Amino acid sequence: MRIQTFRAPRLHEALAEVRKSLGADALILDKRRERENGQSVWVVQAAKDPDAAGAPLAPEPAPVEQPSPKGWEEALERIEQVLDRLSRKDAEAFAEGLEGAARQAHARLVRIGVAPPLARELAEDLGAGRPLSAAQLRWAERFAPHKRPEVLLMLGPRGAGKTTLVAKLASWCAMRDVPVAVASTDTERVGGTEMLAAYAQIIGCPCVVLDTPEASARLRGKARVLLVDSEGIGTTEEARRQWPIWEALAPTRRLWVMPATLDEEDGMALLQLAKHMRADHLAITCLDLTRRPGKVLNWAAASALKLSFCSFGADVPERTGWLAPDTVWAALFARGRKA
Ligand SMILES: Nc1nc2c(ncn2[C@@H]2O[C@H](COP(=O)(O)OP(=O)(O)OP(=O)(O)O)[C@@H](O)[C@H]2O)c(=O)[nH]1
Ligand SMILES: [Mg+2]
Repeated sequence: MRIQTFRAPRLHEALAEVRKSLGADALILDKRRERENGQSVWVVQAAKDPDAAGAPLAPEPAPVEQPSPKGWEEALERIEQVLDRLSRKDAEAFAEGLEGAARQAHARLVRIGVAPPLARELAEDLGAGRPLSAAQLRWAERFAPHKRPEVLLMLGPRGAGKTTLVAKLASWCAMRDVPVAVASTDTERVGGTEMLAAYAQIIGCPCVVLDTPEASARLRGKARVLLVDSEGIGTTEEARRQWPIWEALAPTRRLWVMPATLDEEDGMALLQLAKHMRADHLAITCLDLTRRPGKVLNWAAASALKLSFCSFGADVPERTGWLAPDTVWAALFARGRKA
C-alpha cells in the first residue's frame, strides 16, 4: 500500500485532493492540523483501498445471457449501500475538529441534506446562533420596488411554481400599493395564461399576453414592477420560441424557479440549463414539501446563483419569503414559518 500525503488550508480541500488522486474509495489513514510558515494547514495521509481496487460494484454480466432484473436490483442495492457508507464516512471526516454545538450543528445540517463540506463551512455559525456566512453562497439584493423599477422574469421547469410565485409577488406588491402588472410568455399551451389571468383579476392588476418580442418591447418602462411568467422548459431547445420575447423585456432579474421537492441530482442538471438561460437568481418553491431542504444550499453553492425568493405553500398571497443569511436557518429548519 503506497501512502500519499496531501496538504491544504482546509480539511475538505485536502480531502477533495485525496479523492481526485486516489478515488472515492481512498483510505484515510491520518488527518491532523499543522502549522507551516505560520499558517494552519491540514495534512491528510491516504492510500488506495486495496480491497476496493477493482472490486466491481455490480456483478459481471454473464457473457451471453442478459442479467436478470433481480440481478440488477441486487447490484443497485449494493451500489446504494456503498454510496451510503461513503457519504457517512465523508460526513464524519468533514466534522473533524468541530466541537460541541458546532459538531452537533454539522450533524444536523448533514441530516437535512446539506453536503458535508458545505455543512462544515456553516456549522460554526449555526452552532453559535449567528446568521450564516458561507463564502460559497451568494445573496440577492433585496427587492425594493419603491426605489427602482423591476422586471422579474420567472424561468424554470414545468410545474416548478412559477405562476404561483408571480401571483404571490403581485399580491405582495398590491398590498403595499406598489403598482404592479403581470405578463406571460406561456401562450402556446392550452390554458397557459388562464391561471395567471385569474389571479390578476383577483389582485386587480393588468395581465398582458406576450407572444412576440414587439409585445415585450411595447411594455418596457410601462410598469413599476412587471412580473413575467413563462412556459416551463426542460431543454434549451424548448426555450427557443420564448427566448427573443424574454430578451426584448430586458429583465432586471432572471429567477430560476425550482421546487425543493426535486431530487438533488436532477436539480443539479437543471441548474446547467439555468446558466444557459442566463438566470442570475434562484427562487425555491415547495420548501414545505421536502424533508431534506439542505439540498437548496447545495444547489445555490454549486450554481453560484443568488438566493432570493422562496415559497413554502400553495396559498396565495401568503407563504412566501426571502432567503437571506438571517432567514435561511428558519426556512430550512422550521418549515412553514414565514421567512
Ligand atoms: N405545497 C406547495 N405547493 C406549491 C408551491 N408553489 C406552487 N405550488 C403548487 O404547485 C403546482 C404547480 O404550480 P404552478 O405555479 O402552476 O407551477 P408552474 O411552474 O407555473 O407550472 P407550469 O406553468 O405548468 O410550468 C400548483 O398546484 C401550485 O399550487 C409551494 O411553495 N408549496
Ligand atoms: Mg405556470
